[in-house]
Amino acid sequence: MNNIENLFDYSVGQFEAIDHLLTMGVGAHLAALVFFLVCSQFVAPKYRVATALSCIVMVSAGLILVSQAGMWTDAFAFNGSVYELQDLTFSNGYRYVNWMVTIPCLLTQLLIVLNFTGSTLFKKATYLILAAWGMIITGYIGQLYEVSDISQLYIWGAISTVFFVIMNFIVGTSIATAKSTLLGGTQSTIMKIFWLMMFAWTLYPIAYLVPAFMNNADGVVVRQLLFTIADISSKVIYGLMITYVAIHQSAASGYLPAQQVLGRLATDKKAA
Ligand code: RET
Repeated sequence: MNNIENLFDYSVGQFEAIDHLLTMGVGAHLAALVFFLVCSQFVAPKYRVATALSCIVMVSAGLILVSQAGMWTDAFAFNGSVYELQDLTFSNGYRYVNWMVTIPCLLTQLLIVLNFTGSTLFKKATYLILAAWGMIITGYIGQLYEVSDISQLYIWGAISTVFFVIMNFIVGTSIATAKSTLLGGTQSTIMKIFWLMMFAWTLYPIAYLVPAFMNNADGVVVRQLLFTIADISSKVIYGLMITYVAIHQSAASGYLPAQQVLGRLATDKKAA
């Protein structure tokens, strides 16, 4: 009973909205998985792990959303007028545990397209991942209290935010130092990726705080809406932009399949 989702009855519209949002999330991640698998052949070996990491994120996040959707429909049943809680309960905690895997992948793929290699890549990835894990673990603990003790939600949320700020600082400075190494006119794309991250990642703490400002069934719908927008932006759209940067840099450094897919070869132009 840790999450407010279990406290309310839901109208048909509210219940279905959440079911549809979770299912749409599954579809978006599966579709993007196919795209990343196809595109990895156009990415030079130097950057290919970045696209492979997107595939891992799609599988991991897609599976967790299948489980969230199943848990939602198992936990509630229609009694003729509303959906009410049955023997099982719903939990958002699975998401947090999933982030322990997906966030390190998202951060590492950024470092790869930023052309960090060797010990610098390893060092930066380690700091970023440790900050991310600190953020997730403390946030996980905080969300356990959202029903029983809202002040604990704030305290753990504040501690988690300190890690979040540190992580964003490392992301920002990494982009600033590596921007000039980016090839193929991707410098402006990397800035768009940065702002997409700032927007999408901030939706998660807002979803965390829903019990504080909208403690009702509509708030639950809003929370799942926020999670879905955040998931699709921070993983699917982000992954597409990372792969775009990877392919353009591959082409600029002379990788033939990348040049072909971008229609950059003189022979292709003649053939066309
Ligand atoms: C928590 C707790 C409250 C304070 C903050 C949080 C930040 C969460 C973030 C999550 C990002 C998730 C991603 C998942 C991808 O799969 C933990 C909600 C700041 C930033 C990008």
